[in-house]
Amino acid sequence: MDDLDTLEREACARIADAADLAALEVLRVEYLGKQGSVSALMKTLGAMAPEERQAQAPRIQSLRQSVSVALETRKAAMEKAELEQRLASETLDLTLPAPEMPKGSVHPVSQVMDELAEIFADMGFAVATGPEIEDDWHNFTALNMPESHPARAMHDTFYFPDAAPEGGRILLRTHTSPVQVRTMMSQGAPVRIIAPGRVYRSDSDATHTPMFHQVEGLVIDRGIHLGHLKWTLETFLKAFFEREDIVLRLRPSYFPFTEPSVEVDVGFAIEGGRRVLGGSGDAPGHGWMELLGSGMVNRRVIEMSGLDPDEWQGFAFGVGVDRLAMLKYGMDDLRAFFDGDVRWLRHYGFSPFDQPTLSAGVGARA
Ligand code: 2U9
Repeated sequence: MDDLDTLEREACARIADAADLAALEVLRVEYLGKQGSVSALMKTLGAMAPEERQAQAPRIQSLRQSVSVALETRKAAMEKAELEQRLASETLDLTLPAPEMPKGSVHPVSQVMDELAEIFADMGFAVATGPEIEDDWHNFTALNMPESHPARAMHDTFYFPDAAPEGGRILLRTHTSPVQVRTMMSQGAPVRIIAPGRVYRSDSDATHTPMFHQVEGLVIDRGIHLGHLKWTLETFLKAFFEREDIVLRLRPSYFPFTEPSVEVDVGFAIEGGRRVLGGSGDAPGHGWMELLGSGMVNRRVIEMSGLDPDEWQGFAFGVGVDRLAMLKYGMDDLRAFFDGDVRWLRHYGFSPFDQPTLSAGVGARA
């Protein structure tokens, strides 16, 4: 047996005896590392005469190969044994509850807007949106509220210091009506849309916030009359409040953009100290609650939007989304809607999976 055989046997025996991965690494360095004994033998090949090198090279390479294979085999065996030991000692309890994921909720305003879109889609209305930063013309003039019209006082809003190139002053829209004006101007007639969104007025107390939400509706077509308006609002309110006994009372009113204009009241009863919508407001112990504003679109508004009022007529309505949410889901302070208090949202918010549908009922379960 020559020195190479001895070296190979000794290396393989020491590798087989190595206690752990660290000891194995020490042996790898000792034999195959840059300064290792097998590496040193490889280097001697370079100094040999060609014939000698030819004779010695296969033996030295085979030695290097055996040591390398022995190291790899031992390492794999050690790692396998370690894994088996871990699997045998560690247990996984699949019955433990999963850690709770933080969960958001849908704000009641968003929920009600989704419900409104669903109900009106069923009646053939599309949802229209537009800018919250408006110009004077689209927000006021086109809606029959020219400069210095007294109705502008009720719509006191936030003006920007700069003027728009054509539409006069720039402001935060006071209603979503400019969206309907823009739709009529860009799409022409017929029109059947609702315009939900944020609106702004310079107002702040327990029942008014400087920003609130509205949904307005507009139908422009041939031969439209007040009967269409009444049917639409009745169908909408019955679907929204999920009650067939909703009764409407139309009261004459005034808005510059509609003529004639009607205020819409809904009958309610007092049950357990709370107002519950349903039944005629004239019944004993009942009352009427003002809910919506509406009317036939003023022919001057139709004209200013570029349509012929002798050919096209229409009705329009507007209602506060926040107020609808309060009435349906029982909140009593409007300001809490916009405080961003997560406890309020946890209480009044809705599951994102509870999408309103007409077939399942638009009323989400809180
Ligand atoms: C166009 C023409 C007419 C929209 C209308 C009302 C009546 C109304 C209020 C309800 C509660 C606003 O949120 S609120 O304070 N709205 O009373 N809105 S008619 O009339 C339009 C809209 C667009 C082109």
